[in-house]
Amino acid sequence: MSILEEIRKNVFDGDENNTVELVKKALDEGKTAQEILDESLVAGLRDCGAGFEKGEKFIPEMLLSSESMKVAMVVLKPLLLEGSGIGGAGKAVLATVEGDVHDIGLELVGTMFETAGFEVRNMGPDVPTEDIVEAVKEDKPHIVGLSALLSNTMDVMPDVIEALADAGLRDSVKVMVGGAPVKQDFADEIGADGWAYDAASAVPKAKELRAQLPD
Ligand code: B12
Repeated sequence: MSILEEIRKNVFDGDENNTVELVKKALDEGKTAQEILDESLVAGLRDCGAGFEKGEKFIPEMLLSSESMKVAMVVLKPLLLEGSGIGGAGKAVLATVEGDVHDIGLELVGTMFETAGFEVRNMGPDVPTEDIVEAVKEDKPHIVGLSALLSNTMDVMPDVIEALADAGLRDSVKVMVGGAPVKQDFADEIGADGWAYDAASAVPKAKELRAQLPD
């Protein structure tokens, strides 16, 4: 088994300590932070989700897998951020919508945005709509990124867009949506400005949307 496969298995098994040790070893062996992230951490969590769907994994185990990913990110994040000029590309406010506690994908989007030079306020998971509106009022970001991992919390996204419009903020900000169940057609349907499949493809989309706003 290659070291990347070994890390993937340890994330799947939810073994925090081994995951971190193996991540450090992989870096020593010359693997890049991005490779480890994509091929081991995200893949391991995806396997875990598939196990949950088949009834082979349960919530406490999903939690252990997500914790393993999070501790590994403590090692990888500084490497991913190396050389990025934070703030030059614009400002972003990110949140997972109310009722949804999934925040790993959102964290990754935040890290990739920072790598690309965005100044990011990551509000974390389960954020009430009115708090998102308040943050947009305060920070005046170019981009608002909304995440949802549950089919029922996706439906909070149009409420956030409506609340931004009601507060007179909709024209000053570009709204991006994402998360595993969220697709381009849903984004179009709810009047979001952009969607991206993953954190890597969210960056060019955010830059494209940022360019449509005045300085
Ligand atoms: C880890 C996990 C958990 C952890 C979350 C820990 C945490 N701090 O995040 C815990 C154990 C708490 C959990 C709880 C639950 N979970 Co859960 N969970 C997962 C799991 C295994 C992995 C999610 C993850 O982190 N993926 C890795 C990241 C990197 O991927 P991602 O989140 O998709 O993000 C990427 C893209 O989507 C995109 N993206 C994400 N956000 C955004 C935002 C923007 C703006 C953009 C552009 C892009 C973008 O970029 C990201 C990076 O590339 C998934 C399985 C899966 N396949 O997704 C199930 C899953 C999401 N969970 C599920 C369920 C059902 C639940 C529970 C309801 C279970 C229960 N019965 O209680 C609860 C929900 C509690 C709640 N109210 O939110 C289902 C959802 C089904 C559905 N469609 O509704 C899934 C799909 C599992 C399954 N196959 O059934 N879960």
